[in-house]
Amino acid sequence: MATTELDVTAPADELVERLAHPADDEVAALDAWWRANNYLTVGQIYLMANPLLRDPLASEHVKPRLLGHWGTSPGLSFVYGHVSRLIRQTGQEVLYLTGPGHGGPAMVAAGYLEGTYTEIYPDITQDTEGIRRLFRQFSAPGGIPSHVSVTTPGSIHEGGELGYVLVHAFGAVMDNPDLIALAVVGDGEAETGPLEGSWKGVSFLNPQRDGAVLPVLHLNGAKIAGPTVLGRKDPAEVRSILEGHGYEVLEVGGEDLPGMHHRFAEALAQAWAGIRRIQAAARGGDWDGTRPRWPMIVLRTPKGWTGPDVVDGVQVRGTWRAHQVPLSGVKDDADHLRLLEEWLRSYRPEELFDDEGSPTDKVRQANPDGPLRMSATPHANGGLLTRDLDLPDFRGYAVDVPRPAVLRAESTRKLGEMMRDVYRANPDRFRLFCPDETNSNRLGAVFEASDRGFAERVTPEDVAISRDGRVMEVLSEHNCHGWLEGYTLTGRHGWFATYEAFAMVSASQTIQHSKWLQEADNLAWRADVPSLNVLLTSTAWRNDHNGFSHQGPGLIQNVITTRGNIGRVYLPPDANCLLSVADHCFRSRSYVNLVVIDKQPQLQWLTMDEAVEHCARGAGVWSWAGTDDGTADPDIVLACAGDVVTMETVAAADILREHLPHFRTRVVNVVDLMTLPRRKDHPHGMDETLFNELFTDHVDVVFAFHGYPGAIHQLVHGRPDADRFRVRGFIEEGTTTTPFDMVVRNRASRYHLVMDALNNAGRTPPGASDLKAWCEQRLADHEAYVVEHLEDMPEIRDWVLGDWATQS
Ligand SMILES: Cc1ncc(C[n+]2csc(CCOP(=O)(O)OP(=O)(O)O)c2C)c(N)n1
Repeated sequence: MATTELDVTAPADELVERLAHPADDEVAALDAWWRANNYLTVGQIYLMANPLLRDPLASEHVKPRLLGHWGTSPGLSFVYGHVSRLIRQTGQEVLYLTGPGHGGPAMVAAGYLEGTYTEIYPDITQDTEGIRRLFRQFSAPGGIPSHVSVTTPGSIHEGGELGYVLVHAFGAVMDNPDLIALAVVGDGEAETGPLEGSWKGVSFLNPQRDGAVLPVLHLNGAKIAGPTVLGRKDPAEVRSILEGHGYEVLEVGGEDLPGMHHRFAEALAQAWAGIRRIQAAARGGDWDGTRPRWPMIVLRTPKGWTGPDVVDGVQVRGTWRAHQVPLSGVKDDADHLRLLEEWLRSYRPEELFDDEGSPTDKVRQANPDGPLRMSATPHANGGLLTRDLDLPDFRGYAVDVPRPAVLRAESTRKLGEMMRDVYRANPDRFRLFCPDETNSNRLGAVFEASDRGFAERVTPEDVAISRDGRVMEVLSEHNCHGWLEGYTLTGRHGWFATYEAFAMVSASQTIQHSKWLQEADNLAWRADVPSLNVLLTSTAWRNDHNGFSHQGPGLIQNVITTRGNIGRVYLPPDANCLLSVADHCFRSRSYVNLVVIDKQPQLQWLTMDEAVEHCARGAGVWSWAGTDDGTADPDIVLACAGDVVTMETVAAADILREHLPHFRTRVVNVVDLMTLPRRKDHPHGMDETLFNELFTDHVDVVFAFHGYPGAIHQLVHGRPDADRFRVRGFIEEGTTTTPFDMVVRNRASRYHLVMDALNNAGRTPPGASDLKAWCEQRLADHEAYVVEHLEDMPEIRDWVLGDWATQS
């Protein structure tokens, strides 16, 4: 368990010696555990009956569909067994992260041998019947998935989508000083962009207050169907790549036994001692601040180690052919069946499981105790360790709004001030992760409380950068997102703030994390973890310095499409709403909260009290903005979600009020996008009565939306007469231009909304044609004006709402 007092003593030489040179009986126990794991791994892939081969193996004992991955598994369990020995001897807390998560059966087997699996899933007993069930459930309908999935005890990392093992490991150890995250990196995985970028994690670790990551690069040489780059490189080149990233490289290779046990034990002992010495020096005050050279291990083993060597005259072991199921024809091919039986018996199961089918003492003695078992570590069930944030009252950062739409403010600056104070109050459990844009995103107030953390050289020109900083800036959305995932899954809190368009770089991580939380929600033993909070700012509509490449609101689409109740999308229109939403996100658990708001000066609409009420409802009528007095149906509903389009909507209502005072408009603002779907489709969905109170069940709705219009159509699907929603939004018309030109180009300007309102209203009021012509003229004026003056027309640029608008 995490201790509050840091141990600053370096490991004794005798202990390291003992670790490095295991006695024969220790090797025998380790090898027995490993054989048991390999046996259970192969059994999970192949067998549904006769689990301990108490009868001769027959075709009917074999599953009809053989699904799983053998090739990586023996390497994973080999490392696991050795780390368990280290834990037993040192009491070290270790979180094991499996990069090649397709080696799921090996990790399930580890949890089973450690007893954790039975503790969590009591029907998977420690006997022959339990093993039969363990085998049968794997990769089977109604059972468990093939990867190191959410159901696997000890895991925070599925490893299905390859590339994120190191980012998760680094996130897990930040502010987690007693923990070592051991991360097995597949050599195929090492070819991915995210993984390649993630070696840099060491440039951000602080040995005084962070734990350590111990990467084990598993060079088994092959991927699904071919060789790996690092597997075929000259070992000297591999070494220099890794040394260039700042690691001390320890290499172990071969397949000879027990030689491999001895060599790996020695490397692991050296790595662990190296980590502890770095930490002891830094924590004991003997550190000059230079970035430590953290150890890592390069492990070379044959893919499919200990499995079938040659099948049908073709080499399998040590090649890509061992990746999934090396003997694919066992059901019908007697020779394959014989090879499978030989393979299983080669592990000598009779020595590993007793008459009842329980793991023998010889196997069990290799397990660490209690929560030190890696399958039982609370760090992998971070909700157990989560402490609530000490939060300031968000109302204290309120913008004073005398009346709607007269004052402009940079809303995210207020959030930055709140985050600053969250940093101050929670120096051990809150971090902001941002790709080099904290200041740009107007969150720079956090630097009053914390520098950016950086372990490389710091020069006098650097501002707010130091060893001790805890604001995490690295120009990699993958790193930021992944670090935050690792940080929250181990129980701490944070935000990822990024330019909206580049959230798509890590969109796949957002999706994968949502899937993880979704599955965790089904498991009572997984405690809720802090939510993954994503702030999208520098949005499509106001990316003034940049252009089309920086304009893309696509992540909203991804989050609303995630199944179930994990995704939340908030579009606060102003600072007070942002603060209210943020407070909710800081407190929430096990969600993906997407918050979208621009950083530029923007009109402020609501007082703090109004904002709190509005955000609590998620959507509401802004009666002061429209002309609908509630006595009859409105002629049109003008709805909006998103800051810039809210301004356009209220401005459109203002034009209609001025030109056609008897035309009844109702303005509805939506902050919580997930209030739009039906309750049965999302837990935030408004009930139908409330929905109809806002939108009626028949009046046409002109909806101005921050993102792609299709999102709104998707969300209101199934609502009364959903076809009446006419949506304006971002339609991929972008460039470097003025703010108003952006809404004009995307046909979401106030003039377009006025024309939409008139074209779609149930009645055509007198004067409608003139007003539409006037709007067309205004659009023409705009086009001429921006080309000539390079800025928006003053009446647009400085538009505020007349003083008739009250807050009542
Ligand atoms: C991002 C991503 N791309 C592709 C795949 C499909 N895939 C699954 S396993 C695998 C090969 C993995 O090789 P490696 O990382 O070396 O693992 P090992 O050899 O230990 O199985 C691939 C390409 C994936 N899971 N994730």
